[in-house]
Amino acid sequence: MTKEPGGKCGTSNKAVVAWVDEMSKHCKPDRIYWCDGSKAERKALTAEAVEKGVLIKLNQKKLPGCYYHRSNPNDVARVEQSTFICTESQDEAGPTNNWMAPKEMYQKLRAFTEGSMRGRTMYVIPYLMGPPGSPLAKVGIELTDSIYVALSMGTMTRMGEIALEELGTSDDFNRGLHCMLDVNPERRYIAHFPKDNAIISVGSNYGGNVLLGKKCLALRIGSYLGRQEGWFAEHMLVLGVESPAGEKTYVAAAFPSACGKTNFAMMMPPPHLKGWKIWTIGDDIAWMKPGPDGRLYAINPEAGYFGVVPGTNSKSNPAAVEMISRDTIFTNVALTPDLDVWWEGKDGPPPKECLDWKGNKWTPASAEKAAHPNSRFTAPMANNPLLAPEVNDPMGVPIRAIIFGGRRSNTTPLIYQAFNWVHGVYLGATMGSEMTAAAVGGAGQVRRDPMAMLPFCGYHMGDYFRHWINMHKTIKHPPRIFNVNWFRKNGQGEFLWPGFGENMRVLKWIVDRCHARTDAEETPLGWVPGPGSLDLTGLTNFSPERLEQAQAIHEEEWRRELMMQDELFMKLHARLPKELIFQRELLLARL
Ligand code: OXD
Ligand code: MN
Repeated sequence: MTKEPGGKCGTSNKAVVAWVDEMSKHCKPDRIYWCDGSKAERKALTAEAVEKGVLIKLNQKKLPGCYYHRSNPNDVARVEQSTFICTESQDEAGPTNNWMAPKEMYQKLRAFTEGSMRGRTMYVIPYLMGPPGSPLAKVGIELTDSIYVALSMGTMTRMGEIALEELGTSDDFNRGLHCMLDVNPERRYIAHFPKDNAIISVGSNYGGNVLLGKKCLALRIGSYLGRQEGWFAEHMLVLGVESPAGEKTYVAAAFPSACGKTNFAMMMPPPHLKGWKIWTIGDDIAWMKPGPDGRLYAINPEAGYFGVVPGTNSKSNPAAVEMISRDTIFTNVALTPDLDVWWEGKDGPPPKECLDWKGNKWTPASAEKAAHPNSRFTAPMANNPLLAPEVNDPMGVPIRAIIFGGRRSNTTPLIYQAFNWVHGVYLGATMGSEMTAAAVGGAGQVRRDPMAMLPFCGYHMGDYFRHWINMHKTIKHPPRIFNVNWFRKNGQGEFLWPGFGENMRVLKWIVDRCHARTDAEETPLGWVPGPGSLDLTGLTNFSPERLEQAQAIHEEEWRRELMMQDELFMKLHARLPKELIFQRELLLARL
């Protein structure tokens, strides 16, 4: 590779050069800028974004290196209705995905993108997902006409030269094209072509739709490739739990979008468990593959966090408060007169006056929220005070436990453990959760979100379950599987469990179960903590009766739950593994 400064082509990789050439002839940008990922480049692009009004420079005394961005109000979340999996047959994409034949979609999007970068710059973003040299790492190249995307990809991925070096002369890279067009919901498509390892995203500038390494490559295309190549691409955080004796146990956990993955991955244990420490590997995505020693190893393919801002404070996530105080892009939060940021649930009182996420004047008397519920921070993982050094280990970390969990006001207990792997797959497959603001529409409704992958699985969900069941045979020492629900409420609508740092108590039980050193009792759902084995010492306002309520199994709720699960099973019936039908039958018999 030759290094040419000033955003010029820095690679001699023929496939890369030919593809960029083809796309630039098609999109017709005025200028092509090749990102090298250097600090100098970031400084220059940031200055340009400020000059263009894409970013506002925040108060550098309070928030060094931080910038503010407002998106188009019609473009604030992922758009599942406009997200397509373009496989040859509709059956391959399955009933939980929108589908269009590749030829038809290419034709449609080629018409939209033809000449769409006239008068604009095309940023060429080579990026690496995963630590360099990892057997799981993948290279992508995103072409975009959004400087916000170029800057965000610089935080969220290992971007620039490092990716081209990893790629070498190979033509095995994800081809991603992003055109903002006129940011019009009518012309908004997030299209995946798994067979071509290609993505086209148009009409949006919202992170989840346009940072193509994230949901598009790391999950949708990733899951498709993972099935072919014998690994997992999952919507999971990964963390290390260090005991007071220095033993480290690695855990992966799948919760749907905006259900606390980032908080859990950066948890600060309560004072009573002070000797315990959490180390973050990743907050959103895990790529996992069996290692030579028969254990399941995980890497975080990302290099930054794109987290939900509202509710972030020194109680819910003290490490994130520290992390986002520098080098962060804030999108759609409120802006104070002294160029600080504010959001609902931030520490301290609200500002007397500020501009809301749409740029309108806001006071505490305003009816609307100042920050959009899905406003986001984009922050480099290197600024996380709890970042595990192993995050850069190409081999990844061996996973001892997998946790599934949804947001449920009723029915699902705080914690239980699966009887075995297939039962664990059943727990993940039947996960239900109340919808959040991370996707457009439906907030609050319970929907089945298998393994938190409903919006992210790049092929037929029934085949995905089959892949999970089959992988067991390739993992000699499989992780134990658990289910949690931090969100159960009592009759007065109060959360039964205090959550946040106190979740460490549940995590400690999980870790102790993995090391076979704590007690459990059998219930129809699975194993639950035996009397006294969930450490509640020092937890104020939490009686044993409250724990009983949090753990209660109400037969009538479970009968309803099983009916709801059946809807998903009916939808997938043609490719649903029989093992899962048997698990449902067995549960019914146990109730
Ligand atoms: C995310 C999401 O942004 O899941 O991580 O929507
Ligand atoms: Mn996510």
